[in-house]
Amino acid sequence: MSADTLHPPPGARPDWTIDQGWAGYTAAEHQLWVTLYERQTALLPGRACDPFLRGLDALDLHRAGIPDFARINEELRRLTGWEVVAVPGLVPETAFFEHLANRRFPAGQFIRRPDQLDYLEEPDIFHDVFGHVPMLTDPTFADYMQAYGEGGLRALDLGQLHNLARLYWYTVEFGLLQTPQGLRIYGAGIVSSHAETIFALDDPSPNRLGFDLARVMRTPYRIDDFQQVYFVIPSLQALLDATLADFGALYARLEGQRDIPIEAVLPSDQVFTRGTQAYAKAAPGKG
Ligand code: HBI
Ligand code: FE
Repeated sequence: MSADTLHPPPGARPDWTIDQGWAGYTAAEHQLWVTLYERQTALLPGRACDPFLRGLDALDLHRAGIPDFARINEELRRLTGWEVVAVPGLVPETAFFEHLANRRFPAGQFIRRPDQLDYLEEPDIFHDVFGHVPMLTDPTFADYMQAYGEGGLRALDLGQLHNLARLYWYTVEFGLLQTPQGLRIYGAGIVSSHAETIFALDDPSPNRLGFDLARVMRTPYRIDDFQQVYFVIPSLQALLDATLADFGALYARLEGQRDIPIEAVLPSDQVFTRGTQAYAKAAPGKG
């Protein structure tokens, strides 16, 4: 974050929140939401995990257009005490973790342009609300996200943000869940992306490895292309339990250890898929 992002932009409150201004969305913006929503929900049965699909229904992120946060927050608060707050875009880590630690999910207020249907740099309202918010209706995941926020504030104090960012990336954004029916998606970055929803589960290219906290914190990630590795948790409870670890001791252990190459499979890894990395080899150098 550049220096000038320490101060919220004009119109934003000190905690970086803004009014959603739901009445201000245009018909074209609502229609874009519907297009994105219908394309994704046609794909997700058998791919998104049950807690995600249940959350989508519970919040009635309906097909009619961009959800009004005031409406979905009534149900979300009732279910897990979380609420969605509107922000202009990415906010500084301190504000971000502070919101999560208080069960407030900061969601971009804007929606992408039609020519950004498949990819955009900054999280927009579709990535944030369609991708992240349904999982917040699950009590265990809701607890994990609050614990993550609290851990993030501590990590900032300890200068360990890079480790926490990897944990967020390989769970909240790109995590897979093991179920009796096979691997299912819970990561927002996957579930809000049409192409990556297919790639993450079906493509032979990426590794799919058992989740391990230290392993994830030693593994770099891709910021603007499909992941080369996805980590699989056995349950949401196991993910929550991982936050109970003594992160101070973990950080100390990680200090002296080098990153693990992103395409590597270690002898200690639980291997669900040993990927070909064909996609990454064919699309080198995209970030
Ligand atoms: N801000 N609005 C928003 N959304 C994010 O996902 C986000 C952020 N600021 C910082 C951030 N994520 C990451 O640096 C943390 O996940 C580590
Ligand atoms: Fe996200």
